[in-house]
Parts: sequence; structure tokens; C-alpha cells
Amino acid sequence: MIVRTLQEAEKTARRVVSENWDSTRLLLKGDDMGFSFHITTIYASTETPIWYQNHLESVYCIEGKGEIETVNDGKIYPIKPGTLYILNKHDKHLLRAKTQLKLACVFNPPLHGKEVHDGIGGYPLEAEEITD
Ligand code: 9YT
Repeated sequence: MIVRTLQEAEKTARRVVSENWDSTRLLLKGDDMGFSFHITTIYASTETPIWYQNHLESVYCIEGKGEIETVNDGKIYPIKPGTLYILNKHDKHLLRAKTQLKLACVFNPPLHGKEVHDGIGGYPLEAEEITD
């Protein structure tokens, strides 16, 4: 059994900060669960290009207002509290935050810990682990 709190994890290397977001990675590859689980804050008035070619991700909105645009077909999906979006096709997309967004994110395969987006908005399969 493992128990962690967001409040404690935020004070450690589990909180990874990028240009448009920060993300506290509460459950990682090292926990051997087959997925990782993160609480992510997307900063207000930002647009982030994302393309997870190596990962599947589902994202549940806890707080805030925004939208996703899928790049291949130009479709726009509004995001509000209660919305779950599921990137089941490695969908290349733009994530727009109108206000600050709080998101709960699940990744398969799990992230190792220290990943930040590469040039096309994705993560490599290998990365430095957080082991605390
Ligand atoms: C929604 C999304 O993927 N945002 C980028 C950060 C990511 N959730 C992460 O690395 O935790």
C-alpha cells in the first residue's frame, strides 16, 4: 500500500515546472502500477502544442475553462470541470487554457518522473526517475 498527498508531493522533485504548466507526479513508473497519475496546473491564457507519440493519456478537468483543438481535423472540444478527454489515438492537439486549469492526468506507459515536453510536445520513453 502506498499513500501520498498532493500537499507533500508538491514540495518535492515530483513537482515538475514547464513554461505553460506545472505537474505534480503522484504515481510513477517506479511504483510498478503500469500507469502514472499526475495533478497538472495549466496556466491561464496559454496555448500548449502537445503530441504524445509514445504515450496514451486521459485527462480529467477538476477546475477551470479551456479547450482542445485536434490538429488533423481542426475540431474544438470545450473543457470544463467534469470533462474527461481521452487521447486514444495519440492525437496531436493544442491545449488552450482560458482560465487556470487543474487537471488529473493518467499516462500509459507511466512517466519516470522528470520528463518535460520535447520540441513537438511529447515525452521520450526513457527518462530520469524520481525515486523518493
Ligand atoms: C494535459 C497535459 O498533458 N499537460 C501537460 C503536462 C502533463 N499532464 C504532465 O506531464 O503531467
